[in-house]
Amino acid sequence: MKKILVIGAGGQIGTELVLELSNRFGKDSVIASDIKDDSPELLKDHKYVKLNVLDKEGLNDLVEKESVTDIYLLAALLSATAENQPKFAWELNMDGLFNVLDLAKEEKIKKVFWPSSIAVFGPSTPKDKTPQQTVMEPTTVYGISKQAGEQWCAYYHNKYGVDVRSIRYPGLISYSSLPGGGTTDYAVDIFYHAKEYGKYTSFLDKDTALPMMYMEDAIRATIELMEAPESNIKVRTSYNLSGVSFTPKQLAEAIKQHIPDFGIDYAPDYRQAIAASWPSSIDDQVAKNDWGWEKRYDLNKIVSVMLEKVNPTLLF
Ligand code: AKB
Repeated sequence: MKKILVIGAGGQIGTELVLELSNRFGKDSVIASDIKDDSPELLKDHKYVKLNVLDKEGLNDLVEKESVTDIYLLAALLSATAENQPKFAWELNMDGLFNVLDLAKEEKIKKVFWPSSIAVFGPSTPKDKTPQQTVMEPTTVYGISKQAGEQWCAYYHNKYGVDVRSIRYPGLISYSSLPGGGTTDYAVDIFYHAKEYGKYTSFLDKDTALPMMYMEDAIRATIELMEAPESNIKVRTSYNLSGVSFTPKQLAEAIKQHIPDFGIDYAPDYRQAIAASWPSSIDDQVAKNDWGWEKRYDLNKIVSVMLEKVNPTLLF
């Protein structure tokens, strides 16, 4: 029987992933875990276990006790936060991954999902329609950890036969839970400010285009990748995935279609340099060919849903 452990279930992706995995496989098949004492409000009816992914013994015990088969490892420091705590970011992002990969190597679990990011690319990478395989010279701590992690995933697959699968997530846009510490977070914050105050100050410059994706697409992609036949998975580093690409100015213009008086100004901070080092759009043909990936949400659809659904009390 499938038994899924989601590590980092309190985060932006983790919360929604637990909900969707429970829909698909049944609540009894999913365990949510995070470092916090209490489960997120949205998961209060789900099984929740407090877990620090750096506690290898605690993780092993939980996996054995619950007969876990699949792990989705989402605990990590994101790009902006990691710049402020480089050593800890490296430790969490890498040792957490090793703890989970080792469980698969020892055949205590069957499958691992580990998220990579567009942050694996750097200033020397071709910016538009960035290919699956290309120059990768990341300049952020987060990007370096993701690039190294990708290589370790491929190594564990090639050397020990570990079935580990991965996606290079773009910035993710969702309304159920807030993002924490990323460079792409402006594209979520803006909706809360638009609804509550009718204006927003962007920490990225107006013409900085970044790859983004609506959360429903990202969750569907994640589960489709994990459920695809093993023989279809040809990339064991991580798959490029594309949703939409837009600049803060283009996003503000799309919001103005719904809130004509919406105002935006720009006060770029240290996150601008991170964004400037990343691609503006991604080529995901390989994911399309290998496991049939197709996005469903374009910018207008994302803006309509977000403005309808965001609840400003979550942020303010
Ligand atoms: C971040 O901004 O750090 C993340 C990412 C693109 O991986 N959203």
